Amino acid sequence: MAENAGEPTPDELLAIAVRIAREAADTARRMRTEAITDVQTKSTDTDVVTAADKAVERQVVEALRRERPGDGVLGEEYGDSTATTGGVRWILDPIDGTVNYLYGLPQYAVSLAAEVNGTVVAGVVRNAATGDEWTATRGGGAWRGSRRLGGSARTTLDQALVGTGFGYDPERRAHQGAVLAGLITRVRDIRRFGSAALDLCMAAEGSLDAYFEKGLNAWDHAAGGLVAAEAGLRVSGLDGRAAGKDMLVAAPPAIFPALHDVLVELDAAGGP
Ligand code: LIP
Repeated sequence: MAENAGEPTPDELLAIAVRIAREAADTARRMRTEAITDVQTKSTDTDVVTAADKAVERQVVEALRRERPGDGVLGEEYGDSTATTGGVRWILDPIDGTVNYLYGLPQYAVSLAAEVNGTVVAGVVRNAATGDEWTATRGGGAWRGSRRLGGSARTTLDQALVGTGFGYDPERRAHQGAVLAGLITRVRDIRRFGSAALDLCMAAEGSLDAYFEKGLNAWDHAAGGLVAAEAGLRVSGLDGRAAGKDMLVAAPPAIFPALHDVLVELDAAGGP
């Protein structure tokens, strides 16, 4: 394809994302034993990056450059590695759930989304350990393999199994812990699986009834957020804000208001 010959469709972008994410997941799985011997830290001593996070990101960026030379790429490890000349930008988390990857817990994923003129229109999340895969296109629905997803049918917060996560900064964790203490008596139970991308996909398929987290970056939720939204969940911040670093809440319309209001009451978007 010559230099971005016209705007690609969401399905065309999804096909590229799925092919590249599958190859990247294979690399992550193959490299693990060796990669966990080369570990560095980022924002804190517990915020780790392995050789595989970097190698997988380089592999994906190179593949995207070959297929769509003019597109931009925003990745967790190398940031904005390619300036965009068209309207398409890719948002990549090479290994979401790096701590799980380090410990060999099979809950880590390649997350790749395509954004056109600032709107995410296609996304794939592939669990690199299990091969499970979730996809979505804007207006085209959310899928796990060939199964269309519709979220949880739960209707009350007190019966909801809610996923969440914690940042790496101790002060933020203290605030998030206090929010959890206030929330835990108001829900069925809490799950902390360690990958926002996979948590959002589990909420999309109803394995979790809802999910929320403070402090997420675009690469943690771009693809999973589209999967959740296309499964019919409300995905946003608090008080009418868009989902972002302050807060991301994903829940079916039936329980979103109750969860939202408890999170506001507990100042979940506040703190460090
Ligand atoms: C992880 C997120 C997770 C969060 C972790 C971490 P990473 O991303 O997916 O939801 O709780 O603290 O940020 O660092 O594995 O790419």
